[in-house]
Formats: sequence, structure tokens, C-alpha cells
Amino acid sequence: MATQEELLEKLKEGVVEYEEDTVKEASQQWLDEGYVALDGIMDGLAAGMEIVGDLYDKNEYFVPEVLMCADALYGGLAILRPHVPDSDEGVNAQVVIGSIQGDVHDIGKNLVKMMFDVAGWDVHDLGRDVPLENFVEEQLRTDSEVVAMSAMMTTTMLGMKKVIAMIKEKNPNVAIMLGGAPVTKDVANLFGADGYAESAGNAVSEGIKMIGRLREMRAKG
Ligand code: B12
Repeated sequence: MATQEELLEKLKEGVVEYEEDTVKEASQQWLDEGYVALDGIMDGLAAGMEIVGDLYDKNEYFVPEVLMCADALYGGLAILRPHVPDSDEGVNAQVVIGSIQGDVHDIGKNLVKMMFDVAGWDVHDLGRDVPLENFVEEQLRTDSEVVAMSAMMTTTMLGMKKVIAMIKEKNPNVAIMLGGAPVTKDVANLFGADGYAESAGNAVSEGIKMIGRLREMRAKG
């Protein structure tokens, strides 16, 4: 019998120490104990990755360690993700998502994607390092109401401004949401985006709000 706190610690530490087997074992134990899968993902795996981010920022970890930490996180995610129940938030919507051109960071983007997925949205994931025009093309192809872009670098972030202009020019009736560590609400406003969320936890509720505003605008003609 392990408590939630003990297992969360094990999940976090497993990610930080890049012990994929420990993470997988703790993830399975988490399920066996009947704890909520999403809590294990957010408060265990993602929280561990945040610590990894700090270690990287302090030059204690470098790229190889970080990649192994990411592998450990994904090992746990593969076990926990199938046990996150669909939450019907009553919105039938489509979202195009991807990490912007030049940016290979996709861990945060994948968590946001998962949140849209479990909320019942149709998610069109373009992956990472996505050429700017692909966002425009995929939005038109799928007629998605929302486009969600992730950037983790100040340099790549600038590409999002271009995509917003390109999309709005072709189709003004699209709600565009930005996210990623360097992105703030002010940046999102400055770039002309319609929404912003600082974490995967509130991406869906922000998406729902944006869709509400969009549908209202459309109804008014
Ligand atoms: C993991 C990591 C990597 C991994 C990426 C693996 C992968 N598959 O993603 C690897 C090792 C490959 C890597 C490489 C590089 N990295 Co790096 N990396 C990181 C690190 C340590 C952690 C990022 C992470 O995964 N965090 C955990 C997740 C869960 O959090 P998150 O990404 O912030 O996402 C959350 C929110 O931001 C939000 N969110 C994210 N996207 C979106 C999208 C939407 C729509 C919404 C609503 C919300 C949302 O929700 C998420 C969950 O709650 C950060 C350091 C840091 N402190 O962030 C540096 C960091 C991002 N990297 C950095 C750099 C510079 C690089 C390299 C250029 C390094 C190099 N010299 O080679 C390369 C090249 C990358 C490239 N071309 O893209 C810098 C960027 C600096 C800057 N501000 O421009 C950082 C900040 C480190 C630093 N302090 O220097 N990196």
C-alpha cells in the first residue's frame, strides 16, 4: 500500500533521475491503488519535468540528461494516459495544434493535446518544428475553429505572430491560442492571438471561452 504522496514523489523523482523503469512501475502502482490517472500525469510526471527544467537552467543537467528524463516521462504517460477518462465538457470542436517552426520542444504541447483529447475535441496534431504555412493549410483543410501553437524559445515565438496574420488573412473566423514558457498574456495580445493559457490544465477552458466568443461573433454576422 503506497500513499498518493509517496507515489507522486516516486513519479517525480523517477523523471528527474531518468529512471524509466521506476517511472513505469510507479505509474502502474498508481493505477493499481486506484488513484486518478490525470493527477499522476500532472502532479507526478509533468511536475518532475518542471524540476528537470530548473536543473537545466542551472546548468546541472544538459541535453542528454533532459532527453532521458523526457523518455522516462513518456514511459509513464503511455501507462497512465489510457486511463484518463473522457470528460464531456459539451463542446464539439476541432483544434489544430503544433510546436512552431524551429522549435523541437513538444512535451508541453503533447500535454495540452492530451487535455483537448480527453475533453472530446478532434485534435489535429502537426507535431513539432511545424512550418508556418502548415498551420494555415491544416486549419483550412479541417475547418477547425481553434489553432493552438506552442513555442518554448523567444526566437521561435516570433513565428507565431506571422502565423496569426496568415490565418486571419485567409479566415478571420478562427480563434488562435498561444502557449509555452516564454509566452505571456501580453505577448499573446501583442501578436493578435485570441487566447492564452499558461498550462495544460487551463488550455481547454480557455479554448471553450474562445469558441463561445467566436460563435457569438458569427451569430451577429
Ligand atoms: C526539455 C527541454 C529540451 C529538450 C526537448 C525535448 C522535447 N521533446 O520536448 C531538448 C533537449 C531536445 C532541448 C533542446 C534545446 N533546447 Co530546450 N529545454 C527543455 C527544458 C529543460 C524543459 C522544457 C519542458 O519540457 N518543460 C516541461 C513542460 C511540461 O512544460 P512546458 O513545456 O513549459 O509546457 C507547459 C506550458 O508552457 C504550457 N504550454 C506549452 N505549450 C503550450 C501550447 C498551448 C497552446 C498552451 C495553451 C499551453 C502550452 O502547458 C504545458 C504543460 O502545463 C527547457 C527549460 C525550461 N525551464 O523550460 C529548455 C529550454 C526551453 N530550451 C532551450 C534551448 C535554448 C534549447 C536548445 C536551443 C539548446 C541547445 N543549445 O541545443 C535546443 C534546441 C531546441 C530547438 N531547436 O527547439 C531554452 C530556451 C531559451 C529561450 N527562452 O529562448 C530553455 C528555456 C532552457 C534555457 N533556460 O536556456 N530542450
